[in-house]
Amino acid sequence: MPVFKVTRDALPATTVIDAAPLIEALAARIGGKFSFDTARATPSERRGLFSIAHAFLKGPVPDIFRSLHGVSPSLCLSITTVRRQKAQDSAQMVDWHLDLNFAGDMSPFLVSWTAIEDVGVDCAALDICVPNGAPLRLQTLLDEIKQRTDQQRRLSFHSDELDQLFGKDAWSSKPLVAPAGSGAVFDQWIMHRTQVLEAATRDRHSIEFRMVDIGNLPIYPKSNSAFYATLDAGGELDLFIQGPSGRVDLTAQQFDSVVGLNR
Ligand SMILES: O=C(O)CCC(=O)C(=O)O
Repeated sequence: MPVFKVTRDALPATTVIDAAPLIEALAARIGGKFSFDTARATPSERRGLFSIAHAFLKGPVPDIFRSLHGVSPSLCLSITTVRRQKAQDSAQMVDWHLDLNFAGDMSPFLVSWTAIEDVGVDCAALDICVPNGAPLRLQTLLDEIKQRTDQQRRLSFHSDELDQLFGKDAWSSKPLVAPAGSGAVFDQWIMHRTQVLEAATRDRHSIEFRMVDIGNLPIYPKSNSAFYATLDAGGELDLFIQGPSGRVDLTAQQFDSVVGLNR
């Protein structure tokens, strides 16, 4: 059963207030989409990103992961992404897709799509594909994704392609409307896209926190070296890099040095 829930205060209000100018400054300098391990952040900006990650891990969303999977999540910083979606600019919009594109299999995986502004009314949030009654034909979709992966074709879908896969009357597009700081928390089986919102007048900033079980990694993170953050027993932020040859713990200063080398 796909997981989807909206949680208020995925980030506390003070973190949201601090995050807004930081991520706008980064987006203005390095572009509208970047990950938490970007080599282009300054050490001081990176401390800001770490403190957002820390606040997120201390918030309510990791409990959802714990209750589903019985372990605390690690945040994969390399696929924790920030987006600035400009009002009236379709260039960066993402069409319907699953975050299976980030996981690669059904191992524990959750994303918290977290709004930095109030979203869904005058700045674009997400549209969620919801079944009209019977569950969606996921196997048909997975067969199509497998074929497209083998053929190296795009893994996002236009609405008419979803009509063909699921049946025209089998699904609806439901926009997310949520206050700043809330998170839409879902797994790799929820079809979603950038909200198509004609009325958008404000730019939107959001963070997709992507969580995994470090002892049971999905195939894509598992086959690459990636940066992670988790909480230690005292609630402090632990940073580390993990790849096919094991784990290396990092101080924040070591992270600064390694992040450029790892590209
Ligand atoms: O934030 C958005 O507009 C969509 C981003 C998204 O769904 C993704 O990167 O997986």
